[in-house]
Amino acid sequence: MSEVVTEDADAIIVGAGFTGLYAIYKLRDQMGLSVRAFERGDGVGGTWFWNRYPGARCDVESLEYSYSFSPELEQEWEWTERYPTQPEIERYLNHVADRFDLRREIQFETTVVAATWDDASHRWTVETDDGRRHRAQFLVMGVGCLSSKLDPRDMFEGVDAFGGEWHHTGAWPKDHAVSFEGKRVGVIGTGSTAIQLIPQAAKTADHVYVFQRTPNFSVPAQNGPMDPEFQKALKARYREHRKAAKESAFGVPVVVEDINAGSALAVAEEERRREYEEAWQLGGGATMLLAFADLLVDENANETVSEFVRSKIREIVKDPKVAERLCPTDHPLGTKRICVDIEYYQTYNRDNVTLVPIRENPIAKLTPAGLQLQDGQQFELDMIVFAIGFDAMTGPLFDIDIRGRGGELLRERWADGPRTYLGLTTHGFPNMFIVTGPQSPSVLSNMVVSIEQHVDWLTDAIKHVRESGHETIEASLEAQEAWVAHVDEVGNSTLFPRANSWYTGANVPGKPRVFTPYVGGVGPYWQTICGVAEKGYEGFVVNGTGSALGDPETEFAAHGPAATVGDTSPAEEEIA
Ligand code: NA7
Repeated sequence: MSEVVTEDADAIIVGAGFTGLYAIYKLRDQMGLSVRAFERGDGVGGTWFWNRYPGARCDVESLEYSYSFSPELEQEWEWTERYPTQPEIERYLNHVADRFDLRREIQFETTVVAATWDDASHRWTVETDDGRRHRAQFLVMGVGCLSSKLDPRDMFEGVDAFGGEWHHTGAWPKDHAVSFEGKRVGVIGTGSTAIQLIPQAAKTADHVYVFQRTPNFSVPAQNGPMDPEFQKALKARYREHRKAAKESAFGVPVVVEDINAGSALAVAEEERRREYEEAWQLGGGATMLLAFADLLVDENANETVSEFVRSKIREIVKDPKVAERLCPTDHPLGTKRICVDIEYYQTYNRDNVTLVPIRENPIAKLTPAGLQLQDGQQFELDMIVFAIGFDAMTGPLFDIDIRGRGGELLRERWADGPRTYLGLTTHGFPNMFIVTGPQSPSVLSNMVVSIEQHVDWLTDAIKHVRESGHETIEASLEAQEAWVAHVDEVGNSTLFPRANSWYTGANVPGKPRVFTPYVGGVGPYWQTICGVAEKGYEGFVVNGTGSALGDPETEFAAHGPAATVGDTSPAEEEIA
């Protein structure tokens, strides 16, 4: 570590995506703090900077997936499609950075490699890859949940020997266009990313080979151009709409007209099918998952919606053998992130698309000419696209050497799985806030809503520390353990932990299997964390007020899983 301490700030923010930008605005412009942000990319956007592969698009609608903190911003920005593309979100975030003059606080092309807490000075020292050190009282981790991509070189033999071009979707080239035109393209993976990319690649490629280990459920986005009248009408009642989002299960006001609050098993087959058909036609993942209240908690109820989607796949895909291969059978619908697509299943009716099952016959290696399966079958390829996913949630934190009190490494402390208080803080790491971290609603929600909740909360917490004449805030061990137990209990009352998903860490060899997001619902979670603040930061030790090891017991309301809190949201017709 360099000996040069270049500068001090009140707060250091890691990342310049949705979190980093809002944190700069809140802490600098509303709190008057000096802030410094570091960003690996050469532009703002975070996830939306790196994932610029063809077809990249948010699975939450534009008018929902946007900041609510500035009524002027939300009125002036015009979205062009129901679901925003990556370029449109990137343009939006650049506009936000310029409009609020945030860029001058950000040091781009700079990776944070270490952060160390000093208990004597009550400061974090942050080391960046240019060898510099920076100090700050508070540390805000806005590193995202899906920013640590899996490296194909760790997973497949011969990547460097492959003679064609290859790309990971999570680091798609920015400075030159990647063309599929006339090429034989191999796509490895069939998660959300691949499901967006494959139909785009198929339009111009000579041939697309899709190497599928496990099929995923996907529902249509029913995307289309934004109806200007709809946009205008929603903007006229944006405050009320944002409030409903904040109080909802997933951070999105419920999208099904007449949401059925009962069990899927309580109605006749015909009515069930009608509900599912309506959700299918409306489009989007939340719509389908909230068609009945028990789809994420009752296996039999879930099987009805899972089978509905399988029946759709069989209807769309003409070759019955291919259709069957595309039908997921290993997990209940929604327990892995449900994919939202544009013409995904239809793509398999094209002559230039081939589905290659690799569950029983995996990829043995990449060769100079392409790829070889275990049984010796060869595929000649000009390009390979790795859509193989991420070391989610904890990966981006573990990529940094974060050392708390006593020099303890976060990645060692969490070796058996993450342990947080409220998904925002962790014992032993004072003054560090993890935005949309493990054990918060995070990836099970509209991320922008959750990000704003967290940044608002941590801003108030910092204000509390300062105004009470103290220097540090830290989760007590007891409160943290009670939160972890609560998160587990709620998670285990749902079907979520059953799936081998990145939610549970199952996609990364050797990662402990822990269901990481908090599934109690965005609205109830917000009430919980606000309640903690109102009770004088219950479960936290604000320095000078007590011992970090001995704190009163903290109890959490027994919020049900997200599926059952669905009916706390107002049923509104939200579709353009
Ligand atoms: P995902 O959802 O983690 O999907 C990764 C895909 O890659 C999935 O189909 C995996 O199959 C496949 N994969 C991973 N490793 C291998 C190997 N070794 N061989 C073959 N196939 C492999 O990542 P995405 O980028 O699609 O989506 C991540 C999130 O981003 C998404 O949920 C949205 O929230 C946005 P597997 O299922 O493991 O058999």
